[in-house]
Amino acid sequence: MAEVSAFIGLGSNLDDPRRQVSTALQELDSVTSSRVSAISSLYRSAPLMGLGVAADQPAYINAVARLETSLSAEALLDALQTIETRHGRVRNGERWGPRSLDLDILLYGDARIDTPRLQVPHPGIAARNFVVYPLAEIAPELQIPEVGALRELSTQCPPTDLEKLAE
Ligand code: A4P
Ligand code: MG
Repeated sequence: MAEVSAFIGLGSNLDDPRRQVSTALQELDSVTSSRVSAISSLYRSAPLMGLGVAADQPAYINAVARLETSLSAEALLDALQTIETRHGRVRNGERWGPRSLDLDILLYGDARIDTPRLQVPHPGIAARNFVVYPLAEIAPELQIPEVGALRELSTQCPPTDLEKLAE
């Protein structure tokens, strides 16, 4: 299968989040038939607010990586979930709850996928500054299927409570 550029969103707000994200970036590079070709800075971000979401959870560390992969999108999701499990992620059904590691497929080439298990592009991209800004760091010219130019998104998505961390 031909190589595809996929963008992966990383997030953690439990158990030393900086270390969780840094080691996950190394583990991404070890995923079979895949290699990491770009990594954003790490960002500290306020937990997303939503209906029924615990407001008192710790701040997140977020980052975005570009992965060149010849895995299918489904096989890539399997590999990401294996890494999440290795990081002690327990799925207790609480949506948007605190987590040791969350890995989302933001984009998989220019594919549009809408199955019960996988929505690509990730539906949250446009509204989440902790995705838009790190993505713009590594792929400023990106065009997002269904959404449009990434450059436009940063004007609509202010960097409120988003802090780029030093190396
Ligand atoms: N799934 C569907 N599409 C995808 C995709 N593109 N990538 C399915 C990855 N998974 C995808 O995910 C639930 C199911 O989504 C998976 O089994 C997969 O089949 P999950 O990781 O188990 O559950 P979740 O993450 O709690 O739910 P959800 O709705 O994915 O939450 P999000 O959107 O990941 O948001 N605030 C800050 N500041 N930073 C964050 O990173 N993250 C979240 C979680 C909330 N607040 C945050 C952050
Ligand atoms: Mg998730």
